[in-house]
Amino acid sequence: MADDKKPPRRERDGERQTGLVLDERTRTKKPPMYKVLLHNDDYTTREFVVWVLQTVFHKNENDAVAIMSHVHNHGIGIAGVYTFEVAETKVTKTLHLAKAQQFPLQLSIEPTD
Ligand code: TYC
Repeated sequence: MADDKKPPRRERDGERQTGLVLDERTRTKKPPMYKVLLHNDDYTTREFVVWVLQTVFHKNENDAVAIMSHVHNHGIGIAGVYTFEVAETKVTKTLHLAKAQQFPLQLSIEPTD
């Protein structure tokens, strides 16, 4: 027969309505995500930590103050959750900004569960 290929099937309910049927992996596999953790210290100012959370981690002022206070009170807290490359970039930027002002601020990256 000249042309016995099946046409692409229509999307099922719940699939993205792109007009294309995506490969199963393309639709379902999410990248691993990583927490950027902020560590408390006695020297970095609260103002600097709030500013970093707003400028590098794109938190609004209320959330930035809440995260900074949590870290100050509990010793550690989550600045944000990102793919590994984005998490690394935010840590590098923050460390450069902190060192420029001689603050000993420390951060770490940890996989989400
Ligand atoms: N503990 C610091 C102070 O009292 C404030 C601070 C908060 C420092 C969070 C680091 O990740 C930090 N000035």
